Amino acid sequence: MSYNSQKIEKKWQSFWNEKEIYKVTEDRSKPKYYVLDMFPYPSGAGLHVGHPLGYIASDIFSRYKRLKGFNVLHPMGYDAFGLPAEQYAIQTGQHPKITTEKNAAKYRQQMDRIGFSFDWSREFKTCEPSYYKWTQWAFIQLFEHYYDASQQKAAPIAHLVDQFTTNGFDGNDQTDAFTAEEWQQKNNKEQKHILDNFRLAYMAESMVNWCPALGTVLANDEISENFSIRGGHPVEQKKMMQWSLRITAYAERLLEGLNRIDWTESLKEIQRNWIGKSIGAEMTWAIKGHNEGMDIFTTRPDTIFGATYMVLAPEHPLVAAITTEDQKTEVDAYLDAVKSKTERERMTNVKEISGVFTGAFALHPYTQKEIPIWISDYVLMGYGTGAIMAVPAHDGRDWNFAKHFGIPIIQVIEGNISEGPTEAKEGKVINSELINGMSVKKAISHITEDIEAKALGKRKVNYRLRDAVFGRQRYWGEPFPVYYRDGIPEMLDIKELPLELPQIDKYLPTEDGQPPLGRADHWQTVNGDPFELSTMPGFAGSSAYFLRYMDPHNEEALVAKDKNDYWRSVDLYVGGKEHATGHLLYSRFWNMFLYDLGIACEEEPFKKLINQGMIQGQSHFVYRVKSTNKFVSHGLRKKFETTPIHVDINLVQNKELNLEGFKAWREEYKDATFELEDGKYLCGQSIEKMSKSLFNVVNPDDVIERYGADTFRLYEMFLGPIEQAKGWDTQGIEGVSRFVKRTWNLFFDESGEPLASQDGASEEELKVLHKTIKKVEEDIENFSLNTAVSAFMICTNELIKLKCHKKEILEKFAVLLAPFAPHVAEEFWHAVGNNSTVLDAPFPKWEQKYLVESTFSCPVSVNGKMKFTLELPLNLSKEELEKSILATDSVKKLLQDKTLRKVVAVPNKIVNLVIAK
Ligand code: ANZ
Repeated sequence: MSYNSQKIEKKWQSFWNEKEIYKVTEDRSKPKYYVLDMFPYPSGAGLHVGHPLGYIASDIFSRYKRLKGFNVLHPMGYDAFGLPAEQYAIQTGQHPKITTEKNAAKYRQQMDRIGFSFDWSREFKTCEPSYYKWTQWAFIQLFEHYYDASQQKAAPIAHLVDQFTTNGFDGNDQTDAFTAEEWQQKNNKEQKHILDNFRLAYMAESMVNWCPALGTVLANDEISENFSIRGGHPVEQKKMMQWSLRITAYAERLLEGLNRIDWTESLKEIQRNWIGKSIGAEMTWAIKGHNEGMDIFTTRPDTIFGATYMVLAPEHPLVAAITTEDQKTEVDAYLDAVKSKTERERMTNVKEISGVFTGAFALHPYTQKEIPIWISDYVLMGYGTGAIMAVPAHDGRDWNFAKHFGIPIIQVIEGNISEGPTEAKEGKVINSELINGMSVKKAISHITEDIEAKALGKRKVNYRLRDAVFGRQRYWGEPFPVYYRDGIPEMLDIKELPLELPQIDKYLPTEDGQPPLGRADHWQTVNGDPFELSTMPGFAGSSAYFLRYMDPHNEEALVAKDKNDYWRSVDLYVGGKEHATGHLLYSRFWNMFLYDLGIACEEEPFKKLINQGMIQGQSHFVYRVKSTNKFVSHGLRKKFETTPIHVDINLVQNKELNLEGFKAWREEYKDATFELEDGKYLCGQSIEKMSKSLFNVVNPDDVIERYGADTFRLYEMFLGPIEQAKGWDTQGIEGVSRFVKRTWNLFFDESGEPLASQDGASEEELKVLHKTIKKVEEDIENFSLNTAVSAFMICTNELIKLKCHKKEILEKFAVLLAPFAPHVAEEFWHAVGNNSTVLDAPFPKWEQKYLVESTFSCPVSVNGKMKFTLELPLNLSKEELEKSILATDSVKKLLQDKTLRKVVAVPNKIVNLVIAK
């Protein structure tokens, strides 16, 4: 019997299922290891060959860890709420639950064929009430807690109420000071309103990214350049009452935690930039003729003597108060013009310089000089204080602004500013009174102290990170466990969870612009208090799913303490880089909060993280001559005016187009004519994103049908380093397929009988095996899975050369191969006489003694001239070396009609033959 992938893959998949070999429990006799994939959103298109790349890598690692004696948790499920299913529901009227379940079933079928070691008994979808009950529960906890800065952790809001009742409050950026008596005199609504400034989940009016086409707000990481990432619809700014999560309270811990986890530097850097910590000073500048001062934030207090103008963000409340009568018309026109721009647009569009003078002046805190106050959209309301002192000599944007409006520039740091500002934090300070002559670093600390001493301001740390807008005006998401009484939000009792999504007639906003849940009948408590109408965003369901897998069926808790204590956190997380600022930040925050509550025992949820690169598609093109139905072959395309058109990759083999197939593909091509090269129509190629619209999608089912899952898995790994982007090339799979067949022939003869013999292995065979064990082990540990596949190929070739069919060697080789090609490995393992699964075998140990080189490559020279080399055993004596050399065929042939004068043999080095000329 020759290798039949379909047959053996089905056989072993049912064997694994029946024996439930992937089901794990908290086995305390073994060390645990938790491997997680970012769970997929089940889209209608199913998986293409790019999707399983990460899953295969993590599956290899899981199986490897199991062979190494670990108790491995390797779960899978679905991130099932989201826009595509809802958009589809809007178009077709079909409930998104039905679409989601259908798609998930298709994903499951596709994943099953690949032979993953998932423990499917732990599967869940985030849209299931039994799961989202815990998302709702976590939301209630966030609402019931605040961030206690003195302890640097979350604490119950009741503690804060106690403090207010006994001590009052000293005031901060958001909340004015009050005494204990004042607190007690406030009514319920007033008190709740103040507490909203502290809760980790709170409702507040804020500027949001509003997407009219999707009818919902979007988070910053859900938009790109003012368009929604899903669907590409325009996004505008709008003020709305919204649920938000106070992730900013955790900014410092989110930053600091990065130092303790094994993620790539580039990913950590993305998170650091997103959090954006800045240390500087906040100070108040007096405004001429006004009682109120102007608060500014600066990271460069050392440049204060170089400030030649001030800027307010257009939305700043002072704008209305200080604009003079003369300037009012101009200011109003300006405010009107900048209204539609989003923050991002304002941040990225640095070329367009705009602004307007308010007519008012600030007084320099050191010199008392009058400094004009301008308004410009390059200052953002949401960062710092929404106002700055501008130092054109040492800041690029200030420089451009000052040049544009003819504002003076005063240099305060040594250096050449004839061409532009010097922005680096280096050099000596000049023109600056008390800090003259100091280095920038020294000057910053000196003037900050002076500012504090003179009560002009104080040291301040700012973060660029914003609180996360948590409400979406959509149907297909988790309902908030919230109802309103007298307009005040109240949380449902935990006993009433889950609050299930209601049925509605259409998945659209109501006629009066309410979110879709406004259509539900009796969407209210038994007392008639209305429920919240918005739903939670996509990232809600993925923020704690890694904890739920530890204990997926628990009805009493998100995760039981003992299970969490055993599985702790994810040891290896594999997924795409696109989640760097969304999911990976939100879930770290969510987990830190649960850590503060004592629910999660590890502060960081993902110890090690690997981002798999994308597999790109290989697209093919035909070249249509403009305004005709004539197509010219790739090499001829420049002779005509042509347009390249994507063609279905199934119509192309080795670049050659199947002409009849092409004509039949589309009605418009049925009369196509072709101009060929050497009798063939050759297509152009390029590597692009794999996408239905580019006709370059390869479905794993087709590949598996033809080559088998083992070959598919090996090939995906063989394509290149896991983190890199790489193009799919169906031709390339042939080599891997041949490798699997050749390996098969080591284990079975032509009639399908096992070949394994009990004979003892030779030194050479042991060397091949142990070299491979060492290499494969090191490669897996380093996630260099492509080179591990090469090592297997070399091993098979060498064993074939040695005609090795010995159980002693083959059995271990089967175990090595098991993480990568589990089905054939299981077949091989059984063929050498085992009955249990190969996954219960120990991972073989390599031994140094077999790796010592036993031969050397001996150069053979004739009269001092090197002729060839011979592979000879090491450590031969002079005589033995001489004897062996003379006995070889090549030397005999060389000496046929010559007279040998002398042999100079240097052991382990070289042999020189001296012959008569
Ligand atoms: C004076 C100055 C002089 C500044 C100088 C920079 C260089 P990061 O590091 O990003 O925190 N700034 C403060 N608030 C702003 C806002 N709401 N919108 C736009 N710009 C704002 O940057 C802090 C610096 O950005 C601050 O320091 C301030 O300009 C500006 F040679 O103050 B600086």
